[in-house]
Amino acid sequence: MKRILNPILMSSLLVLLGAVSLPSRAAQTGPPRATDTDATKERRLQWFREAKFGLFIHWGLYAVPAGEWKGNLVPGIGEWIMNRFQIPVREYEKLAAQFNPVKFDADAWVKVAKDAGMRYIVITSKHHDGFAMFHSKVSKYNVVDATPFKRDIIKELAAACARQGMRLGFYYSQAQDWHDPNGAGNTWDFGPDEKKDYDKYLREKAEPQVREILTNYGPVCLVWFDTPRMMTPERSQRFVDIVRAIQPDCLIDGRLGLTGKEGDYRSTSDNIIPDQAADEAWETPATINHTWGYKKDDHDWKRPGEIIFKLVDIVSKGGNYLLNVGPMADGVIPARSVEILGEVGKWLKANSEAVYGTGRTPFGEEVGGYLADVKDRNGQRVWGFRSDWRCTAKPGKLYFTVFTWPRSGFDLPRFKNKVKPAYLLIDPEKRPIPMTTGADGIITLQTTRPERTPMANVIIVEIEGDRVER
Ligand code: FHN
Repeated sequence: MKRILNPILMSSLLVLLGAVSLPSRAAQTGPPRATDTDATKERRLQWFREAKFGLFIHWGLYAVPAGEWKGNLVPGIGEWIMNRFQIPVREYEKLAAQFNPVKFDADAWVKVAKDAGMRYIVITSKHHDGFAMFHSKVSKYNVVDATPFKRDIIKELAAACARQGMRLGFYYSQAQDWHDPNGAGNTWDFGPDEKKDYDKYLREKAEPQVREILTNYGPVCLVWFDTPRMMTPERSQRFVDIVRAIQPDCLIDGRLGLTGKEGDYRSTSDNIIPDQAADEAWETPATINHTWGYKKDDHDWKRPGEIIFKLVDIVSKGGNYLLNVGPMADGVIPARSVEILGEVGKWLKANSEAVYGTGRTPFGEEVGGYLADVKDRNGQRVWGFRSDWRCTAKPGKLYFTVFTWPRSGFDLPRFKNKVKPAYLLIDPEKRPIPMTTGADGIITLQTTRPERTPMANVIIVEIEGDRVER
């Protein structure tokens, strides 16, 4: 990917051409822009649908206490420490004086993502604590003006992404801002949200800062809004207008507004992977341990095999996996998360054909199904989850990623297309796997013990015709 267009020049040019109105006018006094067509949206989504795997980075002042405040460990996620302990603004903001991540190396971070096989990075430009990790003219509460570090983190990361051909997106907490008297969420310093002048905060901080991140850091692949408290349709539309006016190709995630449909794709709840496949674009944001922001006592890491399963599970259902790391206050990404991502990357490098640019499963039965005659205590049907294999597809090719290698052979799901030879993706000679067809018509691949990649093997089954006929 080339990051060649300066967005300021680009938007000025479009303004001159009359193609867009000035962001400030569009956002403050202009009428809401018409929603764009499905084709425009699909075009914008194209890279996202192909990318599949992204790195989420939660980094901010909360990395300094690292989950501990005055000797007490925060229960739950680390970046919520200010809220959980109701730390007054005047106390919390002193953390800025301690934020000096001298080991921060933007190129090394991008390399971690690349080595993991990730195709985009999303970093917190401002989380709920209200602290901007970029040089903002809107509020002095930012990494350049308020810390001894004085370096613009976002600028350095954007430059490193440009150098290494990595797409970059920004998380921006549009609704919650515990530092601003009128932002949502800080009731301990500023009283109930209903009594605040919320639009003043939106107009004077959130909207101008979103303009800044879209104007000053090159192409932005997406803006990741979050926790849309009090985000009425009109308020959400103002953000849509800003994004579309400044960077029309930039995606908006699914947490801008209250319906979840204001953006370009659906965001699932944290760490939630839907049971079944969907055709719409979607993404699961997920933790690699349990916290988003760094917490010194959270060592419960997901294993590489677990992450590979989740990645393929998500991709087979048509989604993207946005997996998080929480760098420490010195600027270093915890070593264990880097190792885990490296393992995932090794597998992905060997099996990339089964992941990038693939379509969702043409089957569906492999993910499980509702158990017959079983209800939970609320009388709801119970989902029986299956995890032996997942399938992704390209025209004429099916990729079966097998997690539990069958001793007695791998039964293909039923479909009508003629099957051409099947072989292991990692086999450079593409030696055909012997197949038998049973009396019931089921084709079994006689998989003996082939040389295998650890954690999961991909069998490619070539078929006649572009699409599976069932
Ligand atoms: O409150 C945030 C949380 O801190 C974190 O940023 C996650 C990431 O998806 N989003 C919110 C909770 O869903």
